[in-house]
This record gives sequence, structure tokens and C-alpha cells, in this order.
Amino acid sequence: MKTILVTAFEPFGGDTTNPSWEAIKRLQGSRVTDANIEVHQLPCIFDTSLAQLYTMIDNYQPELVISVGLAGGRPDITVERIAININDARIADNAGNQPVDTPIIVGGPAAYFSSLPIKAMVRALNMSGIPATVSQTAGTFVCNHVMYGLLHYLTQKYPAARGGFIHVPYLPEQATEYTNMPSMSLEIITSALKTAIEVAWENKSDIAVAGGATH
Ligand code: PCA
Repeated sequence: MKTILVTAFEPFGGDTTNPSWEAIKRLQGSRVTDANIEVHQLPCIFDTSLAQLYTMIDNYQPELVISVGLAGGRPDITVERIAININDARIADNAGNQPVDTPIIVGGPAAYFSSLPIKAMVRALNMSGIPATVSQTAGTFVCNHVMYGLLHYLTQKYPAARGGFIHVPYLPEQATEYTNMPSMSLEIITSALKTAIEVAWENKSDIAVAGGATH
């Protein structure tokens, strides 16, 4: 049996829940054709998150790795195109680290592109009635850190494996703490992630359709 590793994050920044984890923990053990989905929660901590991710990758030897995180304030599911080699934290992580303008990997390339079929994933989500776009930035906090580290590790150690990152919006119950904050229900986020994983598994190359990215 082949393995698809899917990670999400613990709550951070004072939140008590993280929709990325609430959604992906529901997918543990489910099947996508000839592959099994294994889910794992990562700490929202620079470096520690990557150490755990590398251990998971070495354990499962997955052919596909998709990491998921919360992007509070975005209205839709965003499939990330690129990770950049910088840590620039607006807030402290869950261990109190707040790196500013430091490289993730000293001497590493400036950026890595996702090796997921990002346009095909967005199109499949839109066709199933779920708002989704390509995003051109995963930010400069722990999510970008994990996406960059993931792609660096796969490139160096498992070049046949593919990987990338998806951001999800706040849950409705989280959005009530703000004014005019967009949100998406847990049911829709979970269904979106399942579809995105299936499309990523089944399509090794992307489709060329016009962008429309807003982030
Ligand atoms: N979102 C943060 C880190 C953890 C998470 O779920 C981010 O976008 O960097």
C-alpha cells in the first residue's frame, strides 16, 4: 500500500482550535485509490515542526505529502504555488520564537515551487462548488517554513515524491470573534481537502489554465 502523508497544525496565536487539524484528522486512514492517508499534527514551532515532518517522511516514505494550515482572513481554500527561504514572524510561535529575516535553510535556494498540480486542484474544487484559488505566497511564518522545508527535504532525499501546501480559512465559530471575517464550515473544508488530495494523487502534471490568484 502506498502512503499519502497529510499534516496540519496545532492552534496558535491564542486560538483554541486550528481548522486545518480539525479537518484532516477526519481523513485518517481513508483511501485514495491505491494509497492510504496518514495524518499528523505538527507543532506551530519553527524548526521543531520540520524535525517532526522529516521523521514522519522517513517513517512512511510517502509518495505524496500535503501540508495544511490556517490562513485567517482569507475567504477561500488557497493552494500555495511557492515557498520562500525566509522566516519573518509577525507573532511568536508556540515556543516563543520570533525569527525576523532569517533563512530557513542557510545556503538553500531562494524558493521552491509546489510539485502539486495546483491549477487542477483549484479547478476541481471550483467545479464541486467550493471557493478556491491559487496563492502566490504562503506568508513568512511557520506555514511557509514547513512548505519550504518539505520541498527542500523531498528534493534532497526523495526526489520522486511530490509535495505542497494548502491554506484554509477560519471556521465560522472563530470568525464571530472579529468583524467582517470570512469563514468556511468544517464540513466544506474537510470535503475540499479530500478532493484536493485525490486530485493531487491522480494528476502528476498540472493543467495550464489562466490564473486568477488573489493572494
Ligand atoms: N497557520 C500559520 C502557522 C500554522 C497555521 O495553521 C501560517 O500560516 O503560517
